[in-house]
Amino acid sequence: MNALCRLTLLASFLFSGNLYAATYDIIMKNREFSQTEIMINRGDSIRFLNAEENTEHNLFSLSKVYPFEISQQLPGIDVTIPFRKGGSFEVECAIHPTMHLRVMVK
Ligand SMILES: [Cu+2]
Repeated sequence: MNALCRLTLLASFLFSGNLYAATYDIIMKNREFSQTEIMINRGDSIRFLNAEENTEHNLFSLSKVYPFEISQQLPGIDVTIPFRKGGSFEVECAIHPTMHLRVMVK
């Protein structure tokens, strides 16, 4: 392992808190999530991509551990959210109440 590689790994660990942090894609298309649940590790991130032609979304979580609201997310826009604590919670869309994604962070 050369110095640059070691430095990159160290920076990755310090930045994410997880040496093997990953980013997972959740696609929104036809007013649905590409999957209904996902299990990730602490330090991982989820990239929410709006792949609709003309539909915007407004994702949020009411979780006490991970409260967030992305607000207006236009077609073609992606938003990445890191998850640094363990827990299980729902991501919903304020515009489309049938959209539900269960996120489990180990
Ligand atoms: Cu929506």
